[in-house]
Amino acid sequence: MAEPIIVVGHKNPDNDSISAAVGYAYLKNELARRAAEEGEAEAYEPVRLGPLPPESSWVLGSVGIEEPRLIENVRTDDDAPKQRVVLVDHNEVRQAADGIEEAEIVEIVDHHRIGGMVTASPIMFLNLPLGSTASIVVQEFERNGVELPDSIAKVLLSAILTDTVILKSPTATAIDRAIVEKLSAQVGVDPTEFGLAVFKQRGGEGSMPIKEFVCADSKEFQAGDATVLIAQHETVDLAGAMEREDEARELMRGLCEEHGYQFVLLMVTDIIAEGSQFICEGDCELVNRVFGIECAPGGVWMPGILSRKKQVAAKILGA
Ligand SMILES: [Mn+2]
Repeated sequence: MAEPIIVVGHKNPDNDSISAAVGYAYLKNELARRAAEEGEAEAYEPVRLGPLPPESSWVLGSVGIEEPRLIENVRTDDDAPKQRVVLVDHNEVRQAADGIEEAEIVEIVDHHRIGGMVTASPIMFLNLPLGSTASIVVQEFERNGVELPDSIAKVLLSAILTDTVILKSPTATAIDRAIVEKLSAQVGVDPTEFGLAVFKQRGGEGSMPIKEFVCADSKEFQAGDATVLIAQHETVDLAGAMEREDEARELMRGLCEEHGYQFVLLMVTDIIAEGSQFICEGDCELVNRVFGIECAPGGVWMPGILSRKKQVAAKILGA
């Protein structure tokens, strides 16, 4: 029997990358079963490229769904067929599994900018400007007439709520709102209460390793000739999180040196106050220019800035 097709989100996976992989693999397995009738159905397996976020672990555990398997890369032995891969929640080589250029990408389902992935054959590339990949996955269940089980509905709902910061982010669309309303009714939760419960799973930020504090949700971008790292730490306790500033800065300086980043920008995002404290290390001139600020010790409070993608990365890459 052929090896399963893996469904995988980006490096340093967030809840959307995990949940979309779980939900989309479920849908693809359902569709494969229907298509195969008697024969052997194609199998899809959700996997991940890094540690499971605490909120993903909590939601998956609460509905009894197995955690996606951790993989190191998507390479196969020289004589073996290429690993077939469905990418969810990313479409840039930089954010993809190591060895992606040796694998066969069979589908992409995403909600980010198009970032230069090249394939050998035509594939299904579904990219929509919605608030989360999980929202697109829900639409795909509907489009294909596959019933969304309560367990998967809850997992996908959690991802829409984390990716859109409980629908407060400017990336949240009317479609995301409608899907949240529908899924909340299906699984019997209040979306705001459930969203806060999901965010609260993160906790422990006073004691978590500083590398996790800074890097757990970090993405590399190519800005002209420079490579930059933009990290985001979402919190419900900004003052508490900022007590880690000195340690964070030291780690960020090390990252600049080790990886040659022009700068590392950490957004410490307060989801209650709805804004982010910018902490920048390295050559911060571009950040200062784009946002008209002066990065300094203590950071700079940026009211209303919640979305790395729409309000930060897009501006820096467009400069
Ligand atoms: Mn996402």
